[in-house]
Amino acid sequence: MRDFFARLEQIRYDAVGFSVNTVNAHEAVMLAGAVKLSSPDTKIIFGGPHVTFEYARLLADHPQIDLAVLGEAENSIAPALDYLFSDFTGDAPPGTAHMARSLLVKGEGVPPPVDLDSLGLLDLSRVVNLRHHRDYPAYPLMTSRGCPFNCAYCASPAFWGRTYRRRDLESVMREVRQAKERYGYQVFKLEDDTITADRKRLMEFCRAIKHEGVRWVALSRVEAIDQETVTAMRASGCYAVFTGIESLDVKVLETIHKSRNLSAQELEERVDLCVKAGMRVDLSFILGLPGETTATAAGMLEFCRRIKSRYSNTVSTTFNFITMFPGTELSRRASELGYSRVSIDRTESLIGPTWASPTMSAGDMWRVFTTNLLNYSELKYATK
Ligand code: B12
Ligand code: SF4
Repeated sequence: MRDFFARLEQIRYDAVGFSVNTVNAHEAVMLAGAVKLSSPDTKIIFGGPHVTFEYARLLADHPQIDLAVLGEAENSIAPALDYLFSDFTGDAPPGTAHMARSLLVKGEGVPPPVDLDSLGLLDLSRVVNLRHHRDYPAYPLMTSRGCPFNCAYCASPAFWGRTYRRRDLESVMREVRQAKERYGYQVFKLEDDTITADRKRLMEFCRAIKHEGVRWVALSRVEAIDQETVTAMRASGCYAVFTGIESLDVKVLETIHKSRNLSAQELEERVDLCVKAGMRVDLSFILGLPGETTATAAGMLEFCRRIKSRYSNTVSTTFNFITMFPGTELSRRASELGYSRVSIDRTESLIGPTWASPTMSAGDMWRVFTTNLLNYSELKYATK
């Protein structure tokens, strides 16, 4: 941080941009205030998923933010900068918002979606703390944007509009080669919302990346995991898969639009497939979804206990507390569904429950969370 402010003193940037999600919003606002104090002429631009839905509140409450950029920015950043540096002359471009004499001004419409294949490859040579990034062993690779699904707790449907835009795989492989040759990366973390959404393309991706001789890890819906996909993924270098189970209760899954035709037994079989192929698996659950109770959560604990008793080192199980990220269906319906905020922290910080549901209190969630942690040590903790 000291380096950043020393640099700011030295360079006097015309503008500083902050990429803001809900969890880091508070820090971004504080840091932006500090930048303004130390360099009052530097313009502050906020963008990212949190800003896309919360721009009005952010701009009204934090005068240090000069401009908010909403949604994808590649097509809107240049007109946004022209507008900002002309002291807001003319109409606000689509996808921008700012305050003018205490009134919110927002550009009409939205910028056209970005043509992913027209974008150049990531140029990490411009990343200031590259050495630190090199210490992070996985290169973040994104082969698509968006997701065709509609999970009620997820920001993706509102942010990307349920479109699933795929990059040309040749360009993806050029990026893989560049990351290997120019920056020395051997491990790739696929940041696609769900790369397994298009099975045919997944298989093509596996065939292509196999030639690169690298290792990779990805997020996937559990439905996409079967013998054929696991074999292809493993053979092409995939060593771990992260999948959101969220709940085992049919009604809960229906409410959050994540129904699947898989029993708990079949889920376990899919985990078995991955582990037997030599892959690590991370299973993620959410505590406090609509209709989840301590009784249904006890089913999750039992499921995890069974799996962990077979695969203590290769499968991890993560329990997350329910969050209400802006733009999500759950955040829109929170009061209708009877949720109440149990923390003054508005960042959905995930270090503890921030919401209680009518069927699960914050204490209930803590007990299940702790039990899952303790299940894997010698200590056992009862869930009542
Ligand atoms: C990679 C990733 C991570 C990585 C971050 C790695 C890194 N150094 O960036 C890790 C694993 C650390 C991570 C962690 C978390 N993440 Co995350 N993550 C993602 C993911 C999958 C991809 C991000 C990405 O690169 N997107 C691609 C680019 C093109 O999109 P983008 O980042 O939105 O940027 C575009 C616009 O937003 C805008 N923009 C963004 N920043 C800026 C800045 C300026 C100045 C401008 C003008 C424009 C602009 O322009 C960009 C180009 O079009 C997204 C999902 C997604 N598909 O986006 C979730 C996502 C961002 N994560 C999310 C969440 C919830 C989390 C966690 C809270 C999860 C958790 N359980 O802990 C933590 C929070 C960590 C923290 N303290 O901030 C949510 C955020 C929702 C919200 N309202 O905040 C997302 C959207 C997932 C989702 N669908 O719900 N995450
Ligand atoms: S949780 Fe995953 S599958 Fe569901 S909408 Fe979000 S990105 Fe898509």
